[in-house]
Amino acid sequence: SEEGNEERQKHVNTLELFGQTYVQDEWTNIPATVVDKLGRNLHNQKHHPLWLLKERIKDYFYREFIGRCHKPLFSVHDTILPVVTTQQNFDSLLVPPDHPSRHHGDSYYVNAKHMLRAHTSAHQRELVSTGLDAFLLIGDVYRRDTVDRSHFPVFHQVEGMRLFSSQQLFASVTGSGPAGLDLFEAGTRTPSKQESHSLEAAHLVASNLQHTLKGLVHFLFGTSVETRWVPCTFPFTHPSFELEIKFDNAWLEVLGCGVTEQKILHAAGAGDRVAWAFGLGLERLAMVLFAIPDIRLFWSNDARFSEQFKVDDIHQPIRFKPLSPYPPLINDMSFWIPSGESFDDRDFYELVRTIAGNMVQEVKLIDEYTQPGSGRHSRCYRLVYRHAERTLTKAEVDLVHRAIGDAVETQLGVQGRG
Ligand code: FA5
Ligand code: MG
Repeated sequence: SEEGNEERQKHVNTLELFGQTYVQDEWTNIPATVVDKLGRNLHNQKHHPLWLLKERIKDYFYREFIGRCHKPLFSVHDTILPVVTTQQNFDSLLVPPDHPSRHHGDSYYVNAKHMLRAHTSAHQRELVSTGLDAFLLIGDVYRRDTVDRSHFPVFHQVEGMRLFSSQQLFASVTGSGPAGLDLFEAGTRTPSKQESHSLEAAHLVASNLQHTLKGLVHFLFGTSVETRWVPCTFPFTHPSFELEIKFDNAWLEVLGCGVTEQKILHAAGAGDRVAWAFGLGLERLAMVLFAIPDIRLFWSNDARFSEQFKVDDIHQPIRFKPLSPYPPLINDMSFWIPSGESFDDRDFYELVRTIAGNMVQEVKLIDEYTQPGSGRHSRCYRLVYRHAERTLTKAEVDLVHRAIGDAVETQLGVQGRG
């Protein structure tokens, strides 16, 4: 019947997430492999390495910062659902309408209005609006990205934010509260401060931020770890920095942070305060801290992985003993992209993940060629097949590789080169 058709139609075009129904539209781009990860909440599974690291970070903040009545200064929020509006993820943070991070290809959209948060900063505004002065927010975040040992479409962040009244900020320097010092002035924006901030306020907030985060890194890694601050930019903080740590003789970025844009505090009803904020990637830190070689392992159900993190004391040092390394199988794939067509690598990466699941460790673009005259463009990718938990057979890899080859032709409109 017509009614039945309509019913079915309605069913096909909606997406049910956390008991909420969303109408799909031309922005919808969440594959089933990502939907599967919703609600896993690795950071809330007792003894999971991400949970363990979260507990260590909470412990640092609980020990170092005591608020009124001997209560912890920072409240902890780790059950906030990852479906947010684009308003939360971008607009509330002053991300301009034409900012590259809004590109459809960068994020997972439920529809034009809703998305899976691309960072935990998406909740800053709402938490400040509820009157919180200091909080940690831990959650799963989602980004369309490359395929390698350190990238996965889902990872976890810890957001931290701390607000200061004039009294609180200046008490630390004068010992007696504001002595003719002001948080605000009608000034100009310079590389080290916002237009509405006094130089003293900007300096004090930034140094409190850096002191807090360096303390955290020393708490986690010991005081001998080498660190450095790298200036950077975010639409929601100024000045902004990234903290890098020296690991295996290379600098590794572990977090972004800065002095919160005053407009954000103002919009959240806290315009009389100044604040800092940071966002830290849990996987990246956990990989270094526990010597976990592959980001896919965090999703493992293999007891040989999870057993290694079952410790009574969260501070007990852990060094992951890799499961025996399984041999990689390497297969290349090349195809023609019709001239005039655009091609987004990440569409290919996602297709590979969808079809090959956990069998692929890495996808690398190894060659590109544009045919003179026709303008046809060819790309060659190297697919490294290697499961983190078992040996793959050549037969099963060939099967999957062929399925990917077929799918790129039917779904991405390219032409295989055989
Ligand atoms: C942000 O997400 C900002 N929201 C951070 C921030 C918060 C800045 C508050 C200022 C104030 P960024 O995209 O650089 O920034 O990510 C922050 C951290 O998340 C990185 O330093 C890294 O540790 C981690 N991260 C980012 N992308 C990935 C990824 N694809 N895989 C694993 N970890 C990642
Ligand atoms: Mg960054």
